[in-house]
Amino acid sequence: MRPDLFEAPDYYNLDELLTDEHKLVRDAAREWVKREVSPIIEDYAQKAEFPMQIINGLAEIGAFGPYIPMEYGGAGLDQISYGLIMQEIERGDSGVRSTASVQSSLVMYPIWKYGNEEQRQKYLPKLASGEWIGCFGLTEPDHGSNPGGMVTNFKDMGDHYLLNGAKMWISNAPFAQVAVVWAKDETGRIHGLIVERGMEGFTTPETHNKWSLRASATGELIFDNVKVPKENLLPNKSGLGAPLGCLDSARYGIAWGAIGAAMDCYDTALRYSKERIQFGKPIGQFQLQQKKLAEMITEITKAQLLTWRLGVLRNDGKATSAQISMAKRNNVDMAINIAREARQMLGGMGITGEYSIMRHSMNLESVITYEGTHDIHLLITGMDVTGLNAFK
Ligand code: TGC
Ligand code: FAD
Repeated sequence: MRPDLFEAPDYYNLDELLTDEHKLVRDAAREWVKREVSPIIEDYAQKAEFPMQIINGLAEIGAFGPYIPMEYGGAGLDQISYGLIMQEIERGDSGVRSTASVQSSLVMYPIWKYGNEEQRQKYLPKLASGEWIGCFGLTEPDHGSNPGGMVTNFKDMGDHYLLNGAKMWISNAPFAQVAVVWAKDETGRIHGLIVERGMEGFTTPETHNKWSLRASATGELIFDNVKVPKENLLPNKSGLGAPLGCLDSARYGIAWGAIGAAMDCYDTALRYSKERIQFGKPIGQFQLQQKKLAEMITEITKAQLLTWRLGVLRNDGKATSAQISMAKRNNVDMAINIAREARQMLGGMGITGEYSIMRHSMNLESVITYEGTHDIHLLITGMDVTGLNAFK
């Protein structure tokens, strides 16, 4: 892959909306991605392997629990800093951002919000430092968009719970030490359980042959009569709203992350359009290429404004789940369209690993599907504005 010459677009001077701390956090993440991710990520994506050596660096830039209080090892940052870190990481690769999203919003968040003090003390500092990696088991082979139908279940055996079932498409599963697993009790109520690698009957086979998110490890979680200690149940929230509450936080991070992927594709195509000569002039001089670039920067700028505003609402505790759905859906769609147009602007070079665009393009096929598909988020917005539920 070529040297990373990324220059972030800021067409509406959005930096003026950021505090010094936001810029400091973002610039540190940006430099780290240039130094540690860009030079290696194409190889790891080609090999379909997660680069384990970047775990410590992710912890150092605050990517594991950016908004978790410092007393538990988190970075204690606000929601805009969290978003900016996700933006920068996904500018490097969506799969790397996935690992950070899952660790922060789908593992640390439920332990922090729904766990007791012993669980917080036991797990959060090790997750924040990257000593332990976590995963989040909600999706099942027969229950993806409708997680409420899950069949994974546990029975109260007196001194422990007995867990049975299977989860599918789980990011980080093949190497995670800790899994936050959503399962039904004997009354059909959904609870979160912390399952640890090494518990008898718990296996995590890897999912192979992905054309997307190749630098992120995906796998299954299989529970065959797993004895889970009673102290591993998250006591402070149950019902489908518990896992969906974690998704709010992760979807918000993805909304920022998608901007990062889009910025990288735009910046690459812009640079290429000035360097590539056809018919005796740079291709950027042709109106059709300028149309593509003009539309890209317009869409990026709109997404930046939407997402910054969402961050302000989240900092004030006012963002609704439906507002988060709108940003996730809009921004991922924006990024996937920009990746596609940018790839065309590079002609044949666009399909190679010399440039990041094709990798972003393929990654975004997962991002537009996970954490609620494009159509599910459209239906959430539809339900919000009409008051009519298309899912029932
Ligand atoms: P519904 O009856 O509407 O709701 C059940 C309960 O949940 C509450 N609720 C929420 N709470 C917090 N945050 C949200 N976003 C919430 N949305 C709903 C709701 O108020 C209700 O509470 P209560 O107290 O009344 O019981 O549920 P439904 O079964 O009709 O389904 C609704 C639907 C389709 C919107 C939802 O299930 C959904 O979002 N489906 C998409 C599934 C999904 O996003 N899965 C993601 C799996 S994790 C993942 O993909 C990680 S990828 C990681 C990475 O690598 O980055
Ligand atoms: P389905 O739910 O079967 O949907 C198939 C199609 O039907 C979609 O187009 C969908 O939009 C459409 N559809 C479904 N219901 C409706 C409806 N009511 N109206 C209209 N259209 C509808 N899950 C986890 O729990 N943890 C993870 O860490 C995780 N990581 C993932 C990593 C990757 C790389 C991928 C690809 C997925 C991951 N997922 C994870 C799973 C992801 O959340 C699901 O794939 C997603 O929620 C969609 O579920 P599904 O694949 O079963 O599709």
